[in-house]
Amino acid sequence: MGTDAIDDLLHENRQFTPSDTFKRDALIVGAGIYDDANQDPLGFWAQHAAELAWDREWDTILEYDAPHAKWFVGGTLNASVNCVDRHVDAGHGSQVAYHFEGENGDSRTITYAQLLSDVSRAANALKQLGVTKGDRVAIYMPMIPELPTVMLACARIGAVHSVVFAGFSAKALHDRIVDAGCTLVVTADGAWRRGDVFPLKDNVDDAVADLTQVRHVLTVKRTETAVTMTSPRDVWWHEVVTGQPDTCTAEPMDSEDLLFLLYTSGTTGKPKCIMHTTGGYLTHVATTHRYVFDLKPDTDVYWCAADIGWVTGHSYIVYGPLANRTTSVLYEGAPNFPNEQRIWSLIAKYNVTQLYTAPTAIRAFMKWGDQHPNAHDLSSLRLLGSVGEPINPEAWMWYHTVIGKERCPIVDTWWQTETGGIMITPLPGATTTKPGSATFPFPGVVASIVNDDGADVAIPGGGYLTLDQPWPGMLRGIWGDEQRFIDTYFTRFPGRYFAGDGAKRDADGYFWLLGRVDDVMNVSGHRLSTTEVESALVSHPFVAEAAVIGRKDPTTGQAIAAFVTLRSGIDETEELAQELRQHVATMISPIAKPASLLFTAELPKTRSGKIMRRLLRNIAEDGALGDTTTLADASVVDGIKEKYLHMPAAHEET
Ligand code: 6R9
Repeated sequence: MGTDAIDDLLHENRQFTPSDTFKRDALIVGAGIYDDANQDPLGFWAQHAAELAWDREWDTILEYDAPHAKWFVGGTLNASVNCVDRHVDAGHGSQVAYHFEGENGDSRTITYAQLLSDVSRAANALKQLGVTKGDRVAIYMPMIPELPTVMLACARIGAVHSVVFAGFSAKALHDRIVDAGCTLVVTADGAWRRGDVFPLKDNVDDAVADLTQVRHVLTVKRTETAVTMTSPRDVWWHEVVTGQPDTCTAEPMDSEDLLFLLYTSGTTGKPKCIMHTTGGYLTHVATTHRYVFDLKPDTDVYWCAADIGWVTGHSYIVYGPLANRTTSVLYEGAPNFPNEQRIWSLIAKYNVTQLYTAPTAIRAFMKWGDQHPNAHDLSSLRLLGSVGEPINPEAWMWYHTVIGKERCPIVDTWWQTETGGIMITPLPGATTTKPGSATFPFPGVVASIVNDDGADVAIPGGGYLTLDQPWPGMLRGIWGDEQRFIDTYFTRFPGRYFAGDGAKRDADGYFWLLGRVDDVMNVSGHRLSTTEVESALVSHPFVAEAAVIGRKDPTTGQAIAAFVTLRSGIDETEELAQELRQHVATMISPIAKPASLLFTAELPKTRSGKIMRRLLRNIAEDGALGDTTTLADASVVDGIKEKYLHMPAAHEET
C-alpha cells in the first residue's frame, strides 16, 4: 500500500471532447481562462464582479484573515437590482424570467418586468409587516413563483432569508426558526405533491405555536385547502401583497452583508446554518452559471430541476440565472407526476436547452426505462448538468446517449452548500470529459488532495479533498457557532478548507469525487471508497442504483455490504446476486467484492436525494437506528431492515 488515504481502484478510460458544433458558439473554448485566473485569481474574480451593478465600487478585492474572508470590501450593491432591475433598465423587461409549470398542469409566464413589480410589491408588504434590514425571514414554500419573488423581496430591503425545504416537518421548521431568530414566516396554504396536498400552513401553525418571536405568517393561496388564520398574526399574500405599490427603492447593501442563511445537515449530525453574503456570492454564482452552462440569455431556456429549498436552487434557479438574465423553467412537482413522461414532455414543451439535475434522478430515469424519454423530442437540449453526488460512469453514459443523443456536453459539477457555487467542473466547450469525473477546479479555484498527515498526494492518487485559497462564494460562518465553523472546516488540515469528501486524481490530473470520507471502508487495510464499488455495480446492465457500506467484521476489520436496486423488469435472484458480487471483483478487485448483497426496491435517501449510507450501516450492524429526520421516507429503512435480517446466509460468504 502507498501513502494514499484512499485506494484508487476504478479506471475509466472513455473520453469525450466537445463537438465542433458546440465549440463554434461556446463562450469558452480554450484553456486561456485557466491561465489568466492562475496568474491573477483576484483579478479574475474582480473582473467578473465588475460586470454586476454596484452602487459603490469596492476598495479591496479580498481581505483574508483565515478562515474569515471578505470579498469586494467597501463595495455596496443590491442582489435584487442585479437580478431584476438592471435587465429591465437595459430594455429586457419583456423577456421571460420563469416559465412556471404547476404540478397540475397550470402555467404562468413571468417576465422580468413582471418580476420587478412582483418583487417590489412583496418588498413593500414585508416592510408593512415590520420587517427591516438584518431581520431574518423564514420561507417554507412550494416551488411557485412567489418563492423566488419573496427571496428577492428580502434581498431588496436587506432582510436575510432562511428557506426551509417544504418537505420538512413542523419540528424541523420550528428548530430552524428558533435558531435563526426569524420574525416572519412566509408559506402557502399547502403544496401539491403527487396530487395530494402537503399541509404547509398547518405545519407552520405547529412550528410557531409557542413562538412569540414570530410576529406574522404570510400565506400564499395555492391549493385552496382550508387553513386556520389566527389574527393578527396570520395574513394572506393576496390581501397584503397584491395591493402594494409596484415600486420599491432597493437598499444598498454592503458587499459583506448577509444575503441568506441555509441549513445543511449533510447526511449526519445536527444541521449547520450556513451564512452567505452578497457581493462575493453573487459574483461566484453568476460567473459559474454563465461559463459552466454556456449561458446565452437571448436564446437559451434553462432548467435546473432541483428544489429552491436546497443550495442548488438558491444558486442555480434564483441568483445565478437571474443575474445572467436567463429564461428558466420553474417546475412545481415531481418528475414522474402524473407519469414518467412528465420531465421529458416539459423539455419538449419549453424547448429546454440546458438541463441540470442530480444523479439520483438520472438513476431513477434509467430505472423507469428509455421508452419515456424516447417518446419525446429532446432535440432542443444542448447541454446536460449533474450535481449532488458522484455520478456513476454508467449513469453518465446513459445521460450522454439516451438524453443527450451523444450531442450534449455533460458538466458534472462538484460543490457544497458551504461553497455557495460550483467549484470543480468541466467547461463545456473547453474540457475533454471522462464519465464520472468532475474534471478540474473552476478558474480561480485551488483544490488539492491530501493524505492523513495533510501532505499532498501524488498524481495519480487518492485522499481528502481540500480547498486551499478563499473563493468569493465561500461560507462566511455558521450562524451563532463560530467554534463549530472552525472545527468542522479548518482544523483537520490547518490553513485549508476541508470539504469532508474523498477524491482522487488520475494520471491526467482529472479529479474524481469519491463520496464522504466518513463512508470510506477499510477492508483488510485497504481503504475503499463507496463510490467506486457502487459504480462497478451500476456498470452491470441490470443495475439501476447501488449503495455499499462497510460493516464491522472480525477478520477483515470491515466487510462490504451492498444494497442494489435493479432496473425495471429484472428479477431478483440468488444467481444474479452472486453474479453482481463477482462483477465487482472482476471490474475493480477481489478486495472490493461485497461480502453480502441485498436487493431493494428503494434506498434510504436524504430529502435532497443523497444516499444515506449511515442508516444502511446501522441496519447492517443491526444497531439502533440513528436520527432519521433528514430522511425522505423513513419507512424505506424499515423495509430494508426487515429484508436484511431475513437474508439467506449464502449471501454472507465472500
Ligand atoms: C450542491 C450540493 C454537498 C455534498 C458534497 C459531496 C456531494 C455534490 C457532487 C458531489 C460528487 C458531485 N456532491 N456534488 N459529489 N460529485 N458533482 O449538493 O450541496 O447539499 O451541500 O451537498 O454533495 O459529497 O460534499 P450539498
